[in-house]
Parts: sequence; structure tokens; C-alpha cells
Amino acid sequence: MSEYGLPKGIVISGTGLWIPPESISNEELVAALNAHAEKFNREHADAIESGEVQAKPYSSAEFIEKASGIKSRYVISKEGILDPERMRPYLPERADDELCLQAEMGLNAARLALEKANKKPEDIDAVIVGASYLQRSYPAIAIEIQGALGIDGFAFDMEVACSSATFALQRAVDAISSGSAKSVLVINPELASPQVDYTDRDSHFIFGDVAVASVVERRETANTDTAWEILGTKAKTLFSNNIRSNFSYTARAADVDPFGPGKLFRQNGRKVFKEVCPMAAAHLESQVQELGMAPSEINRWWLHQANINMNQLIAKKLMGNDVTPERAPVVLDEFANTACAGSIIAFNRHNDDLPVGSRGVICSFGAGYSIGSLALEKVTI
Ligand code: CO8
Repeated sequence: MSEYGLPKGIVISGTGLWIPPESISNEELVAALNAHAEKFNREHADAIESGEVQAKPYSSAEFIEKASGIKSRYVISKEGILDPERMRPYLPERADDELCLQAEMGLNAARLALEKANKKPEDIDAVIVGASYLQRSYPAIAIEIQGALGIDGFAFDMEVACSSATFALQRAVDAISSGSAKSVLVINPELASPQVDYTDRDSHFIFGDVAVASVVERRETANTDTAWEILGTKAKTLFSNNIRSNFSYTARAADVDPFGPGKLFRQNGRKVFKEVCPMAAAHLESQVQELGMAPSEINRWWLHQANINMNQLIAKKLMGNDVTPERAPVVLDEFANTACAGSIIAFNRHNDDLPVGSRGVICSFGAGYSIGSLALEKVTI
């Protein structure tokens, strides 16, 4: 056992980041919403005038950047999202014998992670897919990817919204600790765009599509020069209705429109901001203390990427006046909120430069509420 309580020597030996081919700037997104709102307001001018119907408010690129720090987002397909007559992506249905879109995204990231970790599919014996939404209930997306890679072992899907990646990494650590797996591929294909209401100015700018993957294994099987040893994991959930999606397979039996009001992503952003920031900061502070460290000894914080102001507030609570962009890197300006993938993107983009002996924490926070974190130390293999 390590001095921290986890079996010694479980490492993240490689991560992969797959970026969708198209991106949308704030300006493009706002132009689409405003054209849609203008048409709606023109067509309902009399009802709006008499107070029967509420006019649709316009969005603003300046507001989006100031309130969130987001400048653009990647998406699988932008055309439908930017069409004021459609306002949702167009993702054609695939036949059962074709790889489904979410599995394809995950497979792309998985291959990059395997390459980075110098691993072949035959070195892996478990696959976990964690994402905010799953394209279908069964067969599991993870099993589809397992099949496409030719991995012998077991695979399953799990959903904990924005904490699906950190919770899945914790499951990987648990599986390796208990001996039920020796090497786990954790994959997070976040296909968020189908669940965004692109006509709603409060939330149309928040999300982007992306896929990430990580290889978790024992230090002695790792095949790289360096890796990140997992010193500890910590997960916490607390029920809240402030971030919610009511889209459900039960809609048919409830005689409601599965895409009706409240069925897509919605949140009380202000409340989330106020409640989650102190929870996340306290969670992180207690985790590093439990590991016998002080927040000042953490070289890098790969935080969840939902809102720049949120990250700055949490970083300030942890680091006081020592906050620098290097210590808490931001990727949400380019990617927007990619749900559970955000902190893994930050890790993927900003870990190679740190020397052996550096310490860092990956942390997610979001719907549930859910908070998940992993404390890491860079080690030589
Ligand atoms: N353009 C212009 N004005 C706007 C716009 C816009 N686009 N949007 C809102 N406004 C207006 C509002 O209507 C409001 O006007 P008024 O004062 O007249 O009522 C004013 O601007 C201020 O609005 P807010 O109070 O809402 O603005 P905030 O400063 O609070 O910023 C944010 C809004 C950016 C949403 C902010 O509250 C925030 O980021 N909060 C944190 C949210 C967060 O982290 N959520 C996590 C959700 S993600 C998650 O958990 C995963 C879910 C699963 C994935 C889902 C995939 C689809």
C-alpha cells in the first residue's frame, strides 16, 4: 500500500483527445439564434403586442464570453445547428451493423490513448464508457467499442453527468486494486449537441462535442518513460434539481412529448455557480489534506471546464493570490463545456511539460450534484 492508502503503483499511462471536425464561434451561434428569434417575433407580433406570447430575447456574443469565458465549441455537425429553421444538429441514423456515432467518437479517442500509452488492444481487459448521455441503453456503447478494438474482457457504460470521467477513472482504479482487471481503457465520448436547446439564449452557448480516453494500469506494466501515479480518488454526490434533463424513454408511456418543455438540458446557472464553487473547493482542499499535502504543494489543477469565473473562484479559494493560468489551465475558451471530458482535456493538453515529482489534481463538478477528483504524481517508469 502507498502511504496514501491506495495500492501502490496504479497509473494513468496515456490519454487521447479526439476533436470533432467542425467548430462554431459565438458570433455564428448568436447570428443563428437571433435570426430564429427575429422570425418568431415577426410571426407572433400581434400576440406579443397583446401580451399573449412572450417575445424571444436576443443573444449576444459579448455576454457569452464575459459570463462564461467561452469563445467557440467543436461539434460533430454545425450546419443544422446554424440553420434558423432547424436549430439542432443533423446526425443521420445509422444501420445496426454500422458503428454508432458515439462509439465512433470514443473509438477515435481510445486509439489515441492506446498510442500515447504504447499499448495494444490485447493489453487491455476492461473498457468503461462514462458520458453525460448515452446514445442508446443497450447493447452498451463500451461493448461496441470493445468489439471494434477486439478486446478480450468486460465492458460497461455509466452516467454521472459531468463527473462521468472522474467516476469512471475511480472505477478503473477500484477494478485494478481488487484484481478484477489489470488494464482499463476509460472512454468519455461526450455527444452533447443533440441535447442543447439552440433556441434558448440562456443555454445555447454552453456545450461542445468531444471524446477523450485514458489508459489506467499498474506501474509495472506501463510501457512509457513517465506516467501519472494515482495517489488518491474522491467522489461525492448531493441531489440537486438545478441541472436537469427530463428526456426519458418513459415519455411514451407518460403521453408527453419527449422533446417538449424541460426535456432538453436546463439549469439554474446562478444557483449552480453559487452552490458548486464552495463545494468543489472544500472537496479538493479536504482531499489533498487527507493525502497529507497542502493545496500549495499541488503544481497543477486540471479543473472541470464549465465557466471561467467558476474556475477562477475555485482556484483562488485553493491557491490564494498564487493563481496563474499555468497552475489551473483553461481549455473552455476553445472547447466550451464538454461535460465530463473538460478536466481530461485540460490534463491531456497540459501535463507533458511538468517534471517527474510534480503533483496535480483532476477534478470534475456538475449535475447531480457530483464532484470527482484524482490526485496524481508524475513518476518515472
Ligand atoms: N445573451 C445575452 N443575454 C443573456 C444571455 C445571452 N446568451 N443569456 C442570458 N442572458 C441574460 C439573462 O437573461 C439575464 O438577464 P436579466 O438580468 O434581465 O434576467 C442576464 O443575462 C444575466 O443572466 P444570468 O444571471 O443567467 O448570467 P450569469 O452571469 O449567471 O451567467 C451562466 C450564466 C454562464 C450559465 C453561469 O451562471 C454559469 O456558468 N453557471 C455555472 C453553470 C455550470 O457550471 N453548469 C454546469 C452544467 S454542465 C453539467 O453539469 C453537465 C450536464 C450534462 C451535459 C449536458 C450536455 C447537453
